[in-house]
Amino acid sequence: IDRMGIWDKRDDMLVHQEEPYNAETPPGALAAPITSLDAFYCRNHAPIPRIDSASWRLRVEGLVDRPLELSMDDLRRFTERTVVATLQCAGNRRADLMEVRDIPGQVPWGPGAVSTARWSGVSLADVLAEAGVRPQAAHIAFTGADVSQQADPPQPFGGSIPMTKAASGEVLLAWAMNDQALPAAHGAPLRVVVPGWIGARSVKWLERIGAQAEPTGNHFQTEYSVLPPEADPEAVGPGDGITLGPVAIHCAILRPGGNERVAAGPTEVSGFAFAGENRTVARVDVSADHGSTWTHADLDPPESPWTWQHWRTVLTLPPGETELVARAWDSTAAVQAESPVTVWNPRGYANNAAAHVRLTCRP
Ligand code: MTE
Ligand code: MO
Repeated sequence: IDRMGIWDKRDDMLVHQEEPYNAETPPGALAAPITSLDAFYCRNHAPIPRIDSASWRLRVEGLVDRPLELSMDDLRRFTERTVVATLQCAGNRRADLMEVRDIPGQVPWGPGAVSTARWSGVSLADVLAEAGVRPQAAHIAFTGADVSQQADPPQPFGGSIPMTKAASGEVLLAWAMNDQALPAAHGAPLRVVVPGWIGARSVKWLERIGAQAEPTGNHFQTEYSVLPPEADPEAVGPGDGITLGPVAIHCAILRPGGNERVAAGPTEVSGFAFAGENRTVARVDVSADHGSTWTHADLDPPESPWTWQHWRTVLTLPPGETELVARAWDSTAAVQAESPVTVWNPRGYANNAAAHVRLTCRP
């Protein structure tokens, strides 16, 4: 196995697959506002490509007046911008959906396919302005260098976002993560970062940007969609599902953990919540009595409009078995589904059901 780019990950990463490398952030590391590089989750559909950044070029083409071919030096001539943003995989917490009904052939992600970094690079909008995007271009497509066997025939990983999002200043073409050079595992020399959108649209090892009238036909654009529960994922066509973009309101309980030994009585309960796109976390409710009563948690201010927010509160836990439940509301008053049963779908995406932790308290 080629460990290139992943040798420097922590030993306690929860590794689902070695090749391609798929690993989630250990629970303890989710409590920090910014995730360290050695604990940031990794989601790959193909082996990590080796790219020589000196000969690498980014092509910008399609419905543009001036097609571009940019080297890293060319890109560094644009104004450098930094955005702190949370990335969350659409498959995060699929394991809870699999308990409802099996989802064959998919990674059984727990709650750690989410992390936050300080990303630096150029604004996609600045590069698109240089190329002169034509008015007919309603979508911006991204293509990576990694060729995935999961597509038939195999094809590079890709995805697209609408022009409205692409033109907003927060979408970056990033070469740095937490003020260090972007690691190979996270897309070096250059990756897209689409704040507030599912991780799959933040294409790594970027080679091509295409301005086009329609969303990309890339396999992974419609792979990341929510199908109706009765659909056969092998027999659906593009357009049969809800193609995912902005992240839905979501939260997790970090402490106490399910296997933690806790004494009955007043106990700090903490976690994080994340509202995607241009929504904010409005409130987090926590209950230790199956939702008869709810306590409103204290929310930390977000690092930026594009990040998770950590929260904490104190609940009085009874001796014996207890179940903690947390649910977040966003600024449109959308709330998390009560149970994964409600949101089960054949490919196991976008599980944003309320967070549950079962524990036994000492008297
Ligand atoms: N880009 C390429 N080229 N290949 C990939 O497999 N995986 C996507 C996205 N970009 C992927 C990609 C998915 S599904 C997610 S969730 C994020 O990258 C994960 O980013 P990370 O590995 O840096 O955490
Ligand atoms: Mo993902």
